[in-house]
Amino acid sequence: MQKKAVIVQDVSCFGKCSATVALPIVSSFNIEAALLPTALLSAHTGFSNYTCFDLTEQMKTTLDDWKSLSLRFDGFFSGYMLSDQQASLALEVLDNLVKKDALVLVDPVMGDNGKAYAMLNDSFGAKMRTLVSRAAVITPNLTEAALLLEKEPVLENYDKAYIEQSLFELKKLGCKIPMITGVSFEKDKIGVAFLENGKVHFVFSKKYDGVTCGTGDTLSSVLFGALLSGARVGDAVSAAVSAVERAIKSGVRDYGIDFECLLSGKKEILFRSIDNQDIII
Ligand code: PXL
Repeated sequence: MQKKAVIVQDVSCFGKCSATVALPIVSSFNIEAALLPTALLSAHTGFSNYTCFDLTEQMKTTLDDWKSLSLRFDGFFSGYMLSDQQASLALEVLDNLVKKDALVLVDPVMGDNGKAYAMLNDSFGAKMRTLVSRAAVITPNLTEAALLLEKEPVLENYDKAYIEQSLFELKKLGCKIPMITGVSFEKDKIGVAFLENGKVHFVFSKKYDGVTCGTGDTLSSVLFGALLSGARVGDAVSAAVSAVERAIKSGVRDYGIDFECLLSGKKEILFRSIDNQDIII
């Protein structure tokens, strides 16, 4: 049966990130995707000018409507939110609209390049940690991992021990499989570190200079689609890392990577699911 997922993210009307990336990618896995938008932005916050319309009130009425429809989702995927109040509403989604055994992926969008985004304050951080405690998988970058752990971000000259230690500390926040994205020990390689069953694993691809925007969203969206389609964790991470590399190789513009190449043209078998189906996007 087709799985149903709820995506809690903003809509950035120009620039490739969050919902405009997550919806097509998740749909490409033949998953029915519902969107609970957190905000409507003219463009993402990386642009010098943008307007942001806060959708908290609309989130509340949507939640009430969905409760009355008795919706039950198999997967939950959250990203950019504006406030602790929105994070509380995301928790309400988990409590009321998501199946007990659902896949919960939380991308704790809070900062990048060593800096916290404007919405981060103590109560937002605390609510995000509560959300993380409910997740199967979290996908912070190095900055967000440090912010979750209430530490100063370290972006350079870290070693494997630092990443391993951070993953073990993230696990103590209560998530099942912590990941850290954008990990790089060598200047031409970048990838994901994750902790599963007490062991730390790394998946790397080639690093391309100057590319950041949209990579995290493509990565977490493929990861979510793959896991909800029944991939083993290591296969899902490999699929996500290689999808990002494919999208970067296909084209990079100032507003994002060419994730559309994953949806059209040559399809690739990404992995074989636990129940032995080929998953192709
Ligand atoms: O890619 C994460 C993200 C999501 N939504 C908005 C953003 C960003 C990153 O900057 O600005 C609006």
